[in-house]
Amino acid sequence: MGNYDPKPEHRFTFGLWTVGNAGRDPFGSEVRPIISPVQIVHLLAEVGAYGVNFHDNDLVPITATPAERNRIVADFKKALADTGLVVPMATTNLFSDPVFKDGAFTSNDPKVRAYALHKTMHAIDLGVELGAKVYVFWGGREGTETDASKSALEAGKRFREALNFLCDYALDQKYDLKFALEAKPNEPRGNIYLPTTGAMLGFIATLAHPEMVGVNPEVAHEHMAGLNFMHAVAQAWDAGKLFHIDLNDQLFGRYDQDFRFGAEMIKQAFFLVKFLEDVKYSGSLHFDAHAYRTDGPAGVKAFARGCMRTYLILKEKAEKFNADPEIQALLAQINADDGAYRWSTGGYSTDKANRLKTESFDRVALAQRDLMYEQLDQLTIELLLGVR
Ligand code: GLT
Ligand code: MN
Ligand code: MN
Repeated sequence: MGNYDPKPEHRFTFGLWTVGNAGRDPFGSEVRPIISPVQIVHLLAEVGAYGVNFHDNDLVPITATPAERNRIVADFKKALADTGLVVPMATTNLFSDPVFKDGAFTSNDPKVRAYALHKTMHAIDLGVELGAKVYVFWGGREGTETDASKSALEAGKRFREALNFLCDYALDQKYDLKFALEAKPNEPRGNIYLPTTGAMLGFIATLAHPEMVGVNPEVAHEHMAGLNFMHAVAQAWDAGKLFHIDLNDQLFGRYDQDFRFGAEMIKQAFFLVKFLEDVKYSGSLHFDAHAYRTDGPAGVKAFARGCMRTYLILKEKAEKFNADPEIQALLAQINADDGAYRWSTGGYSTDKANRLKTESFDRVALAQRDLMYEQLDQLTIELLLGVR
């Protein structure tokens, strides 16, 4: 059994809104006391987290006066200094206030779009002041219930214009900041634009400063769409766009459950952790989740500790997988290559094309191969169940 205590080098972070979640949902009110940002920082330090992320209004209420803002920020900075916690990421709340009921950057109302830019620039300033290097955009209200209301084409153009504006703002201010776009298919809107990480990756290529913009994929959001999260993460990694990640868990086809990391789909969580560790992802490991509504303050700590502990247990399992002689022998067999077709790899040439077209293949013999994936998967499951 390994040591599963979180350490700063693990880069585990939580949003103020995660451990600060008091259990309010569309059907019921808070079940836990509301705790202040300073209290949250101390709670996160106690459970061993490395960093804390926030929306502008998690820290500074939307109604705060400039004097109140300065006092709140000073108190928060002191809590960070006292605990050693850092702020790797910040974001804007563009979804709670009624002004954003029909979207922020994609609203039909140009005044709302201008206000969204105003609010985001101030929020970027706040994030940078506290040390954030990654700035997340989750467009929770950027969508529709009825497509009679808004042109999807126009909405895409508005979203692009807003991000281009904000990239230029960050460059103008000489901020050392990257943007990470977070997709979600629905909730709170009936339909949210750019609903998957893949859609975000396609959109980023259309921006004026694509090098500044990557993605912040969230387990639960791809699971809501019934997708394989690790595959989305791999595509983002391959594109050099995995700037941040939101870890949590939930079953397919449900509402946005935001459960503790690894609480539901252990095999998927394992392959995700294995991927992140194998490629040596070095960004934040951010848990965007919250405790069950049944639980009180002690449950919140159990939840936060559980997220980090499960990650570290799965990391150890990934190391075991990579060192397991039987699993590795099977993989070697699966990937065996006698080099007969090496000449056809490594890119196109006219010669290769001609040779491939005239080559004769024994299709039936090729299909005869027993791949032994059942055995490989069973070994994986036994490793996860702790009997290997
Ligand atoms: C909100 C949402 C999350 C986003 C946060 C960032 S806020 O809780 O459900 O997935 O990451 O805006
Ligand atoms: Mn998220
Ligand atoms: Mn979520």
